[in-house]
Amino acid sequence: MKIDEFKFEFRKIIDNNKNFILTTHENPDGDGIGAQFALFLYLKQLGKNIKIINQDKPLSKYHFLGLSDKVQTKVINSADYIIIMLDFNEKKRVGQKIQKIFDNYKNLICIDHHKEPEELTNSISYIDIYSSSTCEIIYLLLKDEINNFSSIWKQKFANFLYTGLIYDTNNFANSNVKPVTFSIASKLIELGANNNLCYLNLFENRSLSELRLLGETLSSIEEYFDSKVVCYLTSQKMLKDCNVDMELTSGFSKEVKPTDEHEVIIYFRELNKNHYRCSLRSKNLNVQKIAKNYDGGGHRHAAGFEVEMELQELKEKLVELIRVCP
Ligand SMILES: [Mn+2]
Repeated sequence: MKIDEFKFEFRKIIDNNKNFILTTHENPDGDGIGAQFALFLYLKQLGKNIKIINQDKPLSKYHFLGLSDKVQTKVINSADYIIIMLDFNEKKRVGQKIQKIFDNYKNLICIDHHKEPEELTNSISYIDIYSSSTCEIIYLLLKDEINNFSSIWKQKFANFLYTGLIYDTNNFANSNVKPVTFSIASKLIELGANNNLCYLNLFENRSLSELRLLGETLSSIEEYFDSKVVCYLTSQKMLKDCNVDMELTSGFSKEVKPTDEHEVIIYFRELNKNHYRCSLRSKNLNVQKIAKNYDGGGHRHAAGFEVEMELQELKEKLVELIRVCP
């Protein structure tokens, strides 16, 4: 579907309905949250009844956006609601605890930029895998209507979308950045986005405890398969020693970058005994395929999953999967 066609269908559903649920994938990131908050503002301005329902509350680094308290983590009966899925396209990625949200709904709208979408019934979708972020799509979808906003709302809206843009592009450093990404960023700055505020909150507000934990985490680095695979870990013991929560590790998966020599980087977070969340990053290999083996998802160069397994066994299995990956 072209964006103009989608815009037309989207607006029709918005005009004919009152109740909306905005949701994003589990462990919500800056792109999912930015897209939710921007749509929240847009629908609010149209007088709609909106709920933001995610499996997990936004991390503290997103509190500066000012809508974290609108996010609820309990499922409601959604029979009378239009559900808008943002930054994911497979229902199960919403997270197990709120999966029931999809038991009942009036209609489904999916806006995303991930590959291999699930076939969704009773829905309209706009998925552009060439878009840097879901926030980029939201801008293109709503840009003509933003002018009706007051200047305060414009500025909030711009900060929400700018946050998603810099989160998913790593402050415009990733290969998903296109000329259009910069032109949208420029429009958002014109609307009042505060690039410095967004950047500082997302990438630079580190406490000493976080730095200590990062030090411990990086000292766990190990190499496998002729150094092609590099693994590192944040364990429960490290969290205890530094007296912090796992929440603080949200940016740690980007701390070690894949290179020509170290092709795949695997970051493990120990959630419980023999229960890990794994983040995979690669330069060339398609790690989304590897994550799929464990029911995970993501992109070609960055993907993740959760699994219950002994760590050594898990490392060996992953190294083997990487070895046989074409
Ligand atoms: Mn995204």
